[in-house]
Amino acid sequence: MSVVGVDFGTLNTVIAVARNRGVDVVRNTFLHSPLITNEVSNRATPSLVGFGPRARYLGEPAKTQEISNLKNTVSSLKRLAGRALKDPDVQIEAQYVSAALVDCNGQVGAEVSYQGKKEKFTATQLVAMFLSKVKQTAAAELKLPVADVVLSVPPWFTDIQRRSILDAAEIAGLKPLRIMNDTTAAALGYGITKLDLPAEDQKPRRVCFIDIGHSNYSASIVEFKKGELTVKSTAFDRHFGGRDFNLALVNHFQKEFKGKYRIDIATNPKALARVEAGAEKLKKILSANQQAPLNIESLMNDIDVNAMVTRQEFEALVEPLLGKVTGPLEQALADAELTKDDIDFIELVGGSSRVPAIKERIQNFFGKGLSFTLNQDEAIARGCAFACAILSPVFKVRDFSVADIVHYPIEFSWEKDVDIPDEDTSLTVFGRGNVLPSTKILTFYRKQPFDLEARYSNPEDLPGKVAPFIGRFSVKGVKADPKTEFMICKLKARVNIHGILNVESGYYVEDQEVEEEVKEDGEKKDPDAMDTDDKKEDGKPKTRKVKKQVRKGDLPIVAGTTSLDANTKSSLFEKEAAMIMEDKLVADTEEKKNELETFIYDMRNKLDDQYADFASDEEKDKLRSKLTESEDWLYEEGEDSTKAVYIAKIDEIRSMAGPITQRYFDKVEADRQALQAKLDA
Ligand code: ATP
Ligand code: K
Ligand code: MG
Repeated sequence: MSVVGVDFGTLNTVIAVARNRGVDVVRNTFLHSPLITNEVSNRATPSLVGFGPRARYLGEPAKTQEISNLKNTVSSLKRLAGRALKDPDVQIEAQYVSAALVDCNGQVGAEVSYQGKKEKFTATQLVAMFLSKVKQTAAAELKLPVADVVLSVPPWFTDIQRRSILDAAEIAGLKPLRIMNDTTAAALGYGITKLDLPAEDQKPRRVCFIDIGHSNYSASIVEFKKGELTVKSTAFDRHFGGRDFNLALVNHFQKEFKGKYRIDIATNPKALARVEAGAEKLKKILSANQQAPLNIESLMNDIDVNAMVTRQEFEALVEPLLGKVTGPLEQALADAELTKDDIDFIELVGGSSRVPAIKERIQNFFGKGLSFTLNQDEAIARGCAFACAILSPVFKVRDFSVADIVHYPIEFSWEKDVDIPDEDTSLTVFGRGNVLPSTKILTFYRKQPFDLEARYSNPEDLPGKVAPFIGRFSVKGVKADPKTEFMICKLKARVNIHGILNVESGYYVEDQEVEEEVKEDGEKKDPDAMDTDDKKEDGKPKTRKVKKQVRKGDLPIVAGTTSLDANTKSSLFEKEAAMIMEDKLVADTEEKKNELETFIYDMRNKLDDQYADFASDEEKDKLRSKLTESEDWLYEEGEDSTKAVYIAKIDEIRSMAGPITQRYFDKVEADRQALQAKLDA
């Protein structure tokens, strides 16, 4: 079983695997995490899902088909997960997604044409499709089954978004050991490989990790000591990334081309997509050069377009964006209650951290140099792979403790119990900045089953219009205790390692009097010292009666959260498995069809060449007409046949050519033996 980390990006997804480099498996210095390359040897796979008349296109093939298949290609997968169509954030997303976004029972989804039919898939299903591909890519490269993974998400993801990603991973047949925040993953990759972190009793090292990707920007301030990291704060801009820079360029070209070529690319989705691709390329060139060209042949109305942009012009175009760079940094410092001078290092990751003007703004803000000790494109995937290695039971690594934080306060509410008139009916249990993961025990005095609801306390802080609801938890098995009238119910509320809240278990306790040893003033309670002068006259230590809560039994909890229920999940898992089989069958069929085509071509060449002396004219004529007939069939009614039929066609030709090939091979063998005899003589 392998241990895999996935940086699930808006544009690109990067996969890393944790491996032990040497024999010393318990020292992290021996841990490394090479990247996994995909079927076309790329280290990043486009985060795209496309649909065709017969099969799906996942990752690279979706990118290849994108411009000619815009309506059936879905991007921004992770940003759609767990969200509603009417959410203003999703409306922003719709500008970037070429397929039609629709409502699927409350969650946003896409409507596409697949296998000749209109079909709707939820964002969770679309993410699952893409993660299926990630799983296949990793398994093909590792030649091992892949299940255990750690997946990254933006730190601003809420409970419902994280549950959607978790469900999607399970539908794809993965076992997510952790859903990890992007910047926290980068921080873990940093900490685990640095051998000079401060000791326990020293001042911690403070590093600001900044991730600027394709669509979003996060900054975390993290404290390091040997073997541990603590996230002190994370701030973000959900709508700041490379695509906004691309858009600024596209808008610029749209205006320029209107005047220069009298075309409006805004009216032509294909032209718009081609200009966007060109703008992205140009933007990257500008990171290393002072100017860059855009040349597109026959963009619209047979017109070729050419343009040139200087770095200075580009920076003027994106000035409004650059003005937003320092916002999250100020917020992160304020939340951590630190100043710029408290930050020892500033580490940049994410593709857009390569834009010189962005680097300059960050450097000016902190007034000190930036560090790039992490690979900008790989750091998050590697951090996830390390996290997976730490969590996986099959992998032995020295632990590195990761304390993240809760970003949105979570409160519980419940109905007032009539017998407790002054009881509060809600309580913020996990405040902003609360450590994550974290467990809290809630105590209720009740005489019958009751419900409580968890929700985010400040809906206005949540991304877009994410509903604050997290879950409803029904506590069963509660009844009045005859002695005290109430049952003392204890509920274990936990924000888990994924950043998801659950009431994980419940139990009830009783106040009981227990005998407890009395400690005398100033006396140290040292059990080893008991049989010396501590002994009382009767040889027994002094005791007293105290009230203690003793656990008496469990209380079943029935949870209603935004996760998919087990039945729905398993039926979606089966549906996904069936689509994988169909994709595979289509790919295999295509392969057999190509094999038949090549076989016909080869056989015809061989008849004129090495088989020429081993067939009569009559045999040759017969085989040639069989080949022509098969070829005609292949390009006409056989164009769209089945795998079995293509195999049968190959077999027919092979058996007709059988006597000829046999004679040829007999001759080859006879020659070989003759040569051997000569050598032996
Ligand atoms: P997100 O983290 O927002 O979900 P992501 O992880 O897919 O997205 P990254 O792979 O970190 O994003 O970065 C992709 C972005 O970085 C793209 O917008 C790309 O154009 C930009 N980018 C990559 N290389 C360069 C470069 N050399 N100069 C400027 N921008 C670049
Ligand atoms: K990425
Ligand atoms: Mg990213």
